[in-house]
Amino acid sequence: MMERYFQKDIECAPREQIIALQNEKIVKQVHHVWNSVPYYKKLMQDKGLTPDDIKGIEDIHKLPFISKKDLRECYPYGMLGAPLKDCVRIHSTSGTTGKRVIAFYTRNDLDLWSDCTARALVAAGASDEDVVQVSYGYGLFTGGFGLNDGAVKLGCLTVPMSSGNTDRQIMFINDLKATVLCCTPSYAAYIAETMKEQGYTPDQIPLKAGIFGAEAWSEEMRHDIEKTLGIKAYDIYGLTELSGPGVAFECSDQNGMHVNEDHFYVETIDPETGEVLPEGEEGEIVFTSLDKEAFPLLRYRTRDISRLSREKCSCGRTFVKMMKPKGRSDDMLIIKGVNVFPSQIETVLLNLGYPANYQIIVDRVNNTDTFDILVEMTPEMFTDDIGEITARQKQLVSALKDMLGIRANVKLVGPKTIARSEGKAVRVIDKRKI
Ligand code: DLL
Repeated sequence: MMERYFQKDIECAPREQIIALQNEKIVKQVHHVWNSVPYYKKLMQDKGLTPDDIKGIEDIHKLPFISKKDLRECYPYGMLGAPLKDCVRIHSTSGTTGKRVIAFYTRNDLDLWSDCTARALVAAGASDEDVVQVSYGYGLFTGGFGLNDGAVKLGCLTVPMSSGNTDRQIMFINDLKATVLCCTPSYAAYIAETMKEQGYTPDQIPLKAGIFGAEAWSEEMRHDIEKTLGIKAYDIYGLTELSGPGVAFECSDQNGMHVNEDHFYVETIDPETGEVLPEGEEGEIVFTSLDKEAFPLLRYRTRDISRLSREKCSCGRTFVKMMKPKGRSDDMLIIKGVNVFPSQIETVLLNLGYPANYQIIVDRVNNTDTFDILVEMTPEMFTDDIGEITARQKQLVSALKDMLGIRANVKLVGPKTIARSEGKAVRVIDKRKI
Protein backbone atom coordinates (compact mmCIF):
# COMPACT_ATOMS: atom_id res chain seq x y z
CA MET A 1 0.00 0.00 0.00
CA MET A 2 2.77 2.37 0.96
CA GLU A 3 4.54 2.14 -2.42
CA ARG A 4 1.29 3.21 -4.04
CA TYR A 5 1.46 6.50 -2.16
CA PHE A 6 5.13 7.13 -2.56
CA GLN A 7 4.38 7.88 -6.18
CA LYS A 8 8.00 7.87 -7.28
CA ASP A 9 7.15 7.96 -10.97
CA ILE A 10 5.63 11.38 -10.42
CA GLU A 11 7.14 12.69 -7.14
CA CYS A 12 10.68 12.01 -8.39
CA ALA A 13 10.00 12.73 -12.07
CA PRO A 14 12.42 14.80 -14.13
CA ARG A 15 11.48 18.46 -14.33
CA GLU A 16 10.57 18.28 -18.06
CA GLN A 17 7.99 15.61 -17.33
CA ILE A 18 6.31 17.76 -14.66
CA ILE A 19 6.29 20.79 -16.96
CA ALA A 20 4.75 18.72 -19.77
CA LEU A 21 2.03 17.58 -17.37
CA GLN A 22 1.42 21.13 -16.13
CA ASN A 23 1.22 22.39 -19.73
CA GLU A 24 -1.45 19.89 -20.52
CA LYS A 25 -3.41 20.47 -17.32
CA ILE A 26 -3.41 24.29 -17.38
CA VAL A 27 -4.89 24.43 -20.88
CA LYS A 28 -7.68 22.11 -19.80
CA GLN A 29 -8.22 23.90 -16.51
CA VAL A 30 -8.49 27.37 -18.07
CA HIS A 31 -11.19 26.07 -20.43
CA HIS A 32 -12.97 24.47 -17.48
CA VAL A 33 -12.96 27.71 -15.49
CA TRP A 34 -13.96 29.85 -18.49
CA ASN A 35 -16.91 27.57 -19.18
CA SER A 36 -18.10 27.14 -15.62
CA VAL A 37 -17.22 30.26 -13.60
CA PRO A 38 -18.73 33.44 -15.12
CA TYR A 39 -17.00 35.60 -12.48
CA TYR A 40 -13.53 34.51 -13.61
CA LYS A 41 -14.51 34.56 -17.29
CA LYS A 42 -15.30 38.24 -16.79
CA LEU A 43 -11.93 38.86 -15.09
CA MET A 44 -10.25 37.27 -18.11
CA GLN A 45 -12.38 39.24 -20.56
CA ASP A 46 -11.51 42.46 -18.74
CA LYS A 47 -7.87 41.66 -19.54
CA GLY A 48 -8.77 40.89 -23.14
CA LEU A 49 -8.03 37.18 -22.71
CA THR A 50 -9.68 34.06 -24.05
CA PRO A 51 -8.67 30.48 -23.16
CA ASP A 52 -6.76 30.27 -26.46
CA ASP A 53 -4.22 32.75 -25.06
CA ILE A 54 -3.08 30.14 -22.56
CA LYS A 55 -1.10 27.59 -24.53
CA GLY A 56 0.99 26.27 -21.67
CA ILE A 57 2.22 26.96 -18.18
CA GLU A 58 4.55 29.75 -19.34
CA ASP A 59 1.44 31.78 -20.26
CA ILE A 60 0.02 31.59 -16.74
CA HIS A 61 1.34 35.04 -15.80
CA LYS A 62 -1.18 36.55 -18.26
CA LEU A 63 -4.08 35.35 -16.11
CA PRO A 64 -5.66 37.57 -13.46
CA PHE A 65 -5.08 36.81 -9.78
CA ILE A 66 -7.83 35.70 -7.43
CA SER A 67 -7.75 37.10 -3.92
CA LYS A 68 -9.75 36.50 -0.79
CA LYS A 69 -11.78 39.58 -1.70
CA ASP A 70 -12.98 37.89 -4.91
CA LEU A 71 -13.97 34.81 -2.92
CA ARG A 72 -15.96 36.94 -0.50
CA GLU A 73 -17.74 38.59 -3.39
CA CYS A 74 -18.54 35.19 -4.83
CA TYR A 75 -19.92 33.85 -1.55
CA PRO A 76 -21.32 31.22 -1.48
CA TYR A 77 -21.74 29.75 -4.97
CA GLY A 78 -20.05 32.24 -7.32
CA MET A 79 -16.77 30.31 -7.76
CA LEU A 80 -18.43 26.94 -8.13
CA GLY A 81 -16.93 25.06 -11.06
CA ALA A 82 -19.12 21.96 -11.04
CA PRO A 83 -22.88 21.31 -10.95
CA LEU A 84 -24.14 21.09 -7.37
CA LYS A 85 -25.29 17.54 -7.95
CA ASP A 86 -21.64 16.56 -8.49
CA CYS A 87 -20.44 18.21 -5.28
CA VAL A 88 -20.25 15.96 -2.25
CA ARG A 89 -18.70 18.07 0.53
CA ILE A 90 -17.78 21.54 1.66
CA HIS A 91 -15.18 22.92 4.02
CA SER A 92 -14.81 26.46 5.20
CA THR A 93 -12.26 28.88 6.59
CA SER A 94 -12.69 30.14 10.12
CA GLY A 95 -13.79 33.56 8.93
CA THR A 96 -12.15 35.47 11.77
CA THR A 97 -11.32 38.38 9.47
CA GLY A 98 -14.57 38.65 7.54
CA LYS A 99 -17.01 36.45 5.71
CA ARG A 100 -16.18 32.79 5.57
CA VAL A 101 -14.95 31.23 2.37
CA ILE A 102 -16.72 28.04 1.42
CA ALA A 103 -14.81 25.55 -0.71
CA PHE A 104 -16.58 22.75 -2.58
CA TYR A 105 -15.39 19.27 -3.50
CA THR A 106 -16.49 16.67 -6.03
CA ARG A 107 -15.78 13.02 -5.35
CA ASN A 108 -12.75 13.32 -7.62
CA ASP A 109 -11.49 16.40 -5.72
CA LEU A 110 -11.66 14.45 -2.45
CA ASP A 111 -9.85 11.56 -4.07
CA LEU A 112 -6.95 13.74 -5.27
CA TRP A 113 -6.81 15.58 -1.95
CA SER A 114 -6.48 12.35 0.04
CA ASP A 115 -3.74 11.26 -2.40
CA CYS A 116 -1.87 14.40 -1.32
CA THR A 117 -2.26 13.75 2.40
CA ALA A 118 -1.36 10.06 1.90
CA ARG A 119 1.85 11.25 0.21
CA ALA A 120 2.55 13.49 3.22
CA LEU A 121 2.08 10.58 5.61
CA VAL A 122 4.42 8.37 3.56
CA ALA A 123 7.02 11.15 3.46
CA ALA A 124 6.85 11.23 7.27
CA GLY A 125 7.62 7.51 7.33
CA ALA A 126 4.08 6.17 7.79
CA SER A 127 2.73 2.95 6.27
CA ASP A 128 -0.25 0.64 6.74
CA GLU A 129 1.51 -0.65 9.89
CA ASP A 130 0.92 2.66 11.67
CA VAL A 131 -1.70 3.89 14.09
CA VAL A 132 -2.43 7.49 13.16
CA GLN A 133 -4.11 9.71 15.72
CA VAL A 134 -5.74 12.68 13.98
CA SER A 135 -6.09 15.47 16.53
CA TYR A 136 -6.83 18.30 14.13
CA GLY A 137 -10.38 19.58 14.41
CA TYR A 138 -12.99 17.75 12.33
CA GLY A 139 -15.83 19.73 10.80
CA LEU A 140 -15.63 22.76 8.57
CA PHE A 141 -11.87 22.97 9.21
CA THR A 142 -9.96 20.85 6.68
CA GLY A 143 -7.30 19.47 9.06
CA GLY A 144 -9.22 16.55 10.59
CA PHE A 145 -10.90 15.16 7.49
CA GLY A 146 -7.86 15.87 5.31
CA LEU A 147 -5.37 13.77 7.30
CA ASN A 148 -8.08 11.26 8.16
CA ASP A 149 -8.81 10.45 4.53
CA GLY A 150 -5.12 10.19 3.63
CA ALA A 151 -4.46 7.85 6.56
CA VAL A 152 -7.40 5.61 5.66
CA LYS A 153 -6.25 5.54 2.04
CA LEU A 154 -2.79 4.48 3.11
CA GLY A 155 -4.30 1.70 5.18
CA CYS A 156 -3.29 3.08 8.57
CA LEU A 157 -5.40 2.38 11.62
CA THR A 158 -6.93 5.84 11.82
CA VAL A 159 -8.08 7.34 15.12
CA PRO A 160 -10.42 10.30 14.45
CA MET A 161 -9.87 12.05 17.78
CA SER A 162 -10.43 15.66 16.70
CA SER A 163 -8.93 18.31 18.96
CA GLY A 164 -9.53 18.87 22.66
CA ASN A 165 -9.78 16.76 25.81
CA THR A 166 -6.04 16.43 26.22
CA ASP A 167 -6.18 13.72 28.90
CA ARG A 168 -8.19 11.55 26.56
CA GLN A 169 -5.73 12.25 23.73
CA ILE A 170 -2.93 10.98 25.95
CA MET A 171 -4.93 7.94 27.02
CA PHE A 172 -5.51 6.93 23.38
CA ILE A 173 -1.88 7.54 22.40
CA ASN A 174 -0.90 5.09 25.14
CA ASP A 175 -3.67 2.54 24.92
CA LEU A 176 -3.69 2.23 21.13
CA LYS A 177 0.09 2.70 20.83
CA ALA A 178 -0.39 5.51 18.35
CA THR A 179 2.74 5.98 16.24
CA VAL A 180 1.82 9.13 14.28
CA LEU A 181 0.18 12.24 15.72
CA CYS A 182 -1.43 14.83 13.45
CA CYS A 183 -2.42 18.20 14.95
CA THR A 184 -1.37 21.86 15.01
CA PRO A 185 2.13 22.49 16.36
CA SER A 186 0.70 24.52 19.25
CA TYR A 187 -1.53 21.62 20.22
CA ALA A 188 1.40 19.20 19.86
CA ALA A 189 3.38 21.42 22.24
CA TYR A 190 0.46 21.40 24.68
CA ILE A 191 0.13 17.60 24.52
CA ALA A 192 3.91 17.29 24.97
CA GLU A 193 3.90 19.64 27.97
CA THR A 194 1.04 17.73 29.58
CA MET A 195 2.69 14.33 29.02
CA LYS A 196 5.91 15.63 30.54
CA GLU A 197 4.01 16.90 33.58
CA GLN A 198 2.35 13.52 33.93
CA GLY A 199 5.82 11.99 34.19
CA TYR A 200 6.23 10.47 30.73
CA THR A 201 9.76 10.29 29.38
CA PRO A 202 10.23 10.26 25.57
CA ASP A 203 11.08 6.56 25.48
CA GLN A 204 7.77 5.71 27.17
CA ILE A 205 5.76 7.45 24.46
CA PRO A 206 4.84 5.17 21.50
CA LEU A 207 4.72 8.02 18.97
CA LYS A 208 7.47 8.12 16.34
CA ALA A 209 6.36 10.96 14.08
CA GLY A 210 4.13 14.01 14.04
CA ILE A 211 2.59 15.88 11.11
CA PHE A 212 2.04 19.41 12.29
CA GLY A 213 0.80 22.38 10.31
CA ALA A 214 -2.00 24.90 9.77
CA GLU A 215 -0.01 27.69 11.43
CA ALA A 216 3.50 29.12 11.33
CA TRP A 217 5.94 27.47 13.75
CA SER A 218 9.64 27.87 14.27
CA GLU A 219 12.52 25.39 14.02
CA GLU A 220 13.07 25.90 17.74
CA MET A 221 9.51 24.79 18.43
CA ARG A 222 10.10 21.72 16.25
CA HIS A 223 13.15 20.77 18.34
CA ASP A 224 11.26 21.22 21.60
CA ILE A 225 8.37 19.02 20.52
CA GLU A 226 10.71 16.40 19.06
CA LYS A 227 12.69 16.23 22.27
CA THR A 228 9.72 16.03 24.63
CA LEU A 229 7.75 13.44 22.66
CA GLY A 230 10.76 11.53 21.26
CA ILE A 231 9.54 11.87 17.67
CA LYS A 232 10.40 13.39 14.30
CA ALA A 233 8.13 16.37 13.63
CA TYR A 234 7.18 17.15 10.01
CA ASP A 235 5.58 20.28 8.65
CA ILE A 236 2.54 20.22 6.38
CA TYR A 237 0.99 23.15 4.54
CA GLY A 238 -2.28 23.84 2.82
CA LEU A 239 -5.33 26.04 2.75
CA THR A 240 -9.03 25.50 2.46
CA GLU A 241 -9.27 27.41 -0.81
CA LEU A 242 -6.98 24.86 -2.51
CA SER A 243 -8.29 21.72 -0.75
CA GLY A 244 -6.69 21.73 2.72
CA PRO A 245 -3.55 20.14 4.21
CA GLY A 246 -1.24 18.44 1.71
CA VAL A 247 -0.66 21.19 -0.83
CA ALA A 248 2.94 20.86 0.38
CA PHE A 249 4.56 18.46 2.83
CA GLU A 250 7.90 17.79 4.46
CA CYS A 251 10.03 14.69 3.87
CA SER A 252 12.88 13.01 5.78
CA ASP A 253 15.08 16.00 4.90
CA GLN A 254 12.93 18.19 7.23
CA ASN A 255 13.97 21.29 5.40
CA GLY A 256 11.12 22.77 3.40
CA MET A 257 7.90 21.26 2.06
CA HIS A 258 7.56 19.64 -1.37
CA VAL A 259 4.70 21.20 -3.31
CA ASN A 260 2.52 18.63 -5.04
CA GLU A 261 3.39 20.11 -8.42
CA ASP A 262 1.30 17.69 -10.41
CA HIS A 263 -1.79 19.20 -8.77
CA PHE A 264 -0.67 22.76 -7.95
CA TYR A 265 1.37 25.28 -9.90
CA VAL A 266 3.24 27.61 -7.55
CA GLU A 267 4.59 31.13 -8.13
CA THR A 268 6.16 33.78 -5.89
CA ILE A 269 5.12 37.39 -6.38
CA ASP A 270 5.94 40.78 -4.97
CA PRO A 271 3.00 41.36 -2.58
CA GLU A 272 2.97 45.09 -3.35
CA THR A 273 3.18 45.11 -7.14
CA GLY A 274 2.00 41.62 -8.08
CA GLU A 275 5.11 41.19 -10.20
CA VAL A 276 6.31 37.58 -10.57
CA LEU A 277 9.64 37.09 -8.79
CA PRO A 278 12.44 34.77 -9.89
CA GLU A 279 12.17 31.36 -8.27
CA GLY A 280 14.07 31.39 -4.97
CA GLU A 281 13.23 34.94 -3.95
CA GLU A 282 11.10 35.59 -0.92
CA GLY A 283 7.59 36.82 -1.63
CA GLU A 284 3.89 36.03 -1.53
CA ILE A 285 3.05 32.51 -2.62
CA VAL A 286 0.43 32.11 -5.37
CA PHE A 287 -1.12 28.77 -6.30
CA THR A 288 -3.11 27.51 -9.25
CA SER A 289 -5.03 24.31 -8.73
CA LEU A 290 -4.49 22.31 -11.89
CA ASP A 291 -7.24 19.77 -11.53
CA LYS A 292 -9.79 20.89 -8.95
CA GLU A 293 -13.28 20.51 -10.40
CA ALA A 294 -15.62 22.11 -7.87
CA PHE A 295 -13.47 25.03 -6.70
CA PRO A 296 -10.92 25.61 -9.44
CA LEU A 297 -8.83 28.60 -8.39
CA LEU A 298 -6.35 30.09 -10.85
CA ARG A 299 -3.50 32.19 -9.45
CA TYR A 300 -4.85 32.38 -5.91
CA ARG A 301 -2.96 34.82 -3.70
CA THR A 302 -2.34 33.10 -0.38
CA ARG A 303 -0.81 36.10 1.42
CA ASP A 304 1.72 33.64 2.86
CA ILE A 305 5.31 34.81 2.67
CA SER A 306 7.89 32.19 1.77
CA ARG A 307 10.59 31.19 -0.68
CA LEU A 308 10.86 28.29 -3.11
CA SER A 309 13.89 26.08 -3.50
CA ARG A 310 14.83 23.64 -6.25
CA GLU A 311 17.93 22.38 -4.54
CA LYS A 312 18.32 18.62 -4.89
CA CYS A 313 16.59 16.93 -1.97
CA SER A 314 18.11 13.97 -0.13
CA CYS A 315 14.76 12.14 -0.27
CA GLY A 316 14.84 11.92 -4.07
CA ARG A 317 11.67 13.93 -4.65
CA THR A 318 11.99 16.52 -7.39
CA PHE A 319 8.95 18.60 -6.47
CA VAL A 320 9.96 22.16 -5.64
CA LYS A 321 10.21 22.95 -1.93
CA MET A 322 8.44 25.75 -0.18
CA MET A 323 10.40 26.89 2.86
CA LYS A 324 8.60 27.31 6.20
CA PRO A 325 6.30 30.31 5.74
CA LYS A 326 7.22 33.22 7.95
CA GLY A 327 3.55 33.84 8.47
CA ARG A 328 0.89 35.54 6.42
CA SER A 329 1.44 39.02 5.11
CA ASP A 330 -1.70 39.88 7.09
CA ASP A 331 -0.16 38.35 10.27
CA MET A 332 2.73 40.71 9.88
CA LEU A 333 2.48 43.54 12.36
CA ILE A 334 3.75 46.96 11.55
CA ILE A 335 4.82 48.43 14.86
CA LYS A 336 6.34 51.90 14.89
CA GLY A 337 6.87 51.44 11.16
CA VAL A 338 8.83 48.19 11.57
CA ASN A 339 7.68 44.82 10.18
CA VAL A 340 7.31 42.21 12.91
CA PHE A 341 6.36 38.56 12.46
CA PRO A 342 5.24 36.64 15.57
CA SER A 343 7.47 33.75 14.40
CA GLN A 344 10.57 35.96 14.92
CA ILE A 345 9.55 36.52 18.53
CA GLU A 346 8.99 32.81 18.98
CA THR A 347 12.51 32.07 17.74
CA VAL A 348 14.05 34.43 20.30
CA LEU A 349 12.00 33.04 23.19
CA LEU A 350 12.69 29.41 22.43
CA ASN A 351 16.40 30.05 21.93
CA LEU A 352 16.54 31.47 25.44
CA GLY A 353 14.77 28.46 26.93
CA TYR A 354 11.26 29.91 27.23
CA PRO A 355 8.19 27.90 26.18
CA ALA A 356 6.26 28.91 23.04
CA ASN A 357 3.58 30.46 25.23
CA TYR A 358 3.47 34.17 24.68
CA GLN A 359 1.11 36.93 23.77
CA ILE A 360 1.77 40.08 21.81
CA ILE A 361 -0.32 43.12 22.67
CA VAL A 362 -0.16 46.15 20.42
CA ASP A 363 -1.98 49.38 21.07
CA ARG A 364 -1.76 53.03 20.14
CA VAL A 365 -1.45 55.68 22.84
CA ASN A 366 -1.07 59.36 21.92
CA ASN A 367 -0.46 58.41 18.30
CA THR A 368 2.44 56.15 19.22
CA ASP A 369 2.38 52.38 19.01
CA THR A 370 2.87 50.43 22.21
CA PHE A 371 4.35 46.96 21.98
CA ASP A 372 4.01 44.55 24.92
CA ILE A 373 4.93 40.90 25.04
CA LEU A 374 3.76 38.63 27.84
CA VAL A 375 6.16 35.74 28.16
CA GLU A 376 5.48 32.69 30.24
CA MET A 377 8.21 31.23 32.43
CA THR A 378 8.79 27.51 32.80
CA PRO A 379 8.20 26.09 36.32
CA GLU A 380 12.02 25.83 36.69
CA MET A 381 12.44 29.55 35.96
CA PHE A 382 9.64 30.65 38.22
CA THR A 383 10.87 32.71 41.16
CA ASP A 384 9.80 35.63 43.32
CA ASP A 385 13.32 37.06 43.29
CA ILE A 386 12.66 40.48 41.71
CA GLY A 387 16.33 40.91 40.82
CA GLU A 388 16.35 37.72 38.80
CA ILE A 389 13.09 38.55 37.04
CA THR A 390 14.39 42.00 36.12
CA ALA A 391 17.60 40.52 34.75
CA ARG A 392 15.64 38.02 32.67
CA GLN A 393 13.37 40.74 31.31
CA LYS A 394 16.36 42.85 30.36
CA GLN A 395 17.98 39.95 28.53
CA LEU A 396 14.75 39.33 26.58
CA VAL A 397 14.29 42.99 25.67
CA SER A 398 17.81 43.12 24.30
CA ALA A 399 17.59 39.82 22.35
CA LEU A 400 14.26 40.90 20.88
CA LYS A 401 15.66 44.28 19.90
CA ASP A 402 18.51 42.53 18.08
CA MET A 403 16.04 40.39 16.15
CA LEU A 404 13.33 42.99 15.45
CA GLY A 405 15.12 46.31 15.55
CA ILE A 406 12.60 47.84 17.95
CA ARG A 407 12.08 47.75 21.67
CA ALA A 408 9.28 45.72 23.24
CA ASN A 409 8.07 45.88 26.82
CA VAL A 410 8.50 42.38 28.12
CA LYS A 411 6.51 41.15 31.06
CA LEU A 412 7.30 37.73 32.47
CA VAL A 413 4.31 35.82 33.78
CA GLY A 414 3.99 32.62 35.80
CA PRO A 415 3.75 29.11 34.32
CA LYS A 416 0.35 28.22 32.79
CA THR A 417 -0.99 31.77 32.81
CA ILE A 418 -1.32 32.04 29.03
CA ALA A 419 -4.18 29.99 27.57
CA ARG A 420 -3.12 26.92 25.57
CA SER A 421 -4.49 26.25 22.11
CA GLU A 422 -6.03 23.04 20.82
CA GLY A 423 -6.12 24.39 17.27
CA LYS A 424 -4.44 27.42 15.75
CA ALA A 425 -2.90 29.59 18.47
CA VAL A 426 -3.98 33.23 18.75
CA ARG A 427 -0.84 35.09 19.73
CA VAL A 428 -1.57 38.68 18.80
CA ILE A 429 -4.00 41.14 20.31
CA ASP A 430 -3.92 44.26 18.16
CA LYS A 431 -6.05 46.82 19.92
CA ARG A 432 -5.30 49.45 17.27
CA LYS A 433 -7.88 47.97 14.91
CA ILE A 434 -10.72 48.19 17.43
O1 DLL B 1 -4.84 25.47 7.88
C1 DLL B 1 -5.14 23.69 6.27
C2 DLL B 1 -4.23 22.84 7.06
C3 DLL B 1 -4.73 21.95 7.98
C4 DLL B 1 -2.87 22.85 6.80
C5 DLL B 1 -3.91 21.12 8.68
C6 DLL B 1 -2.02 22.01 7.49
C7 DLL B 1 -2.52 21.15 8.44
P1 DLL B 1 -6.86 27.21 6.54
O2 DLL B 1 -7.56 27.10 7.84
O3 DLL B 1 -7.64 27.62 5.35
O4 DLL B 1 -6.27 25.81 6.13
O5 DLL B 1 -5.63 28.16 6.74
C8 DLL B 1 -4.68 28.33 5.73
O6 DLL B 1 -2.92 28.60 7.37
O7 DLL B 1 -2.74 30.32 4.26
C9 DLL B 1 -1.27 29.71 6.12
O8 DLL B 1 -1.33 31.07 6.47
C10 DLL B 1 -1.53 28.88 7.35
N1 DLL B 1 -0.78 27.62 7.28
C11 DLL B 1 -1.22 26.41 6.91
N2 DLL B 1 -0.22 25.51 7.01
C12 DLL B 1 0.88 26.17 7.44
C13 DLL B 1 2.22 25.81 7.73
C14 DLL B 1 -5.38 25.06 6.86
N3 DLL B 1 2.65 24.57 7.65
C15 DLL B 1 -3.56 29.19 6.22
N4 DLL B 1 3.06 26.80 8.13
C16 DLL B 1 -2.45 29.34 5.23
C17 DLL B 1 2.66 28.09 8.23
C18 DLL B 1 0.52 27.54 7.59
N5 DLL B 1 1.41 28.48 7.99
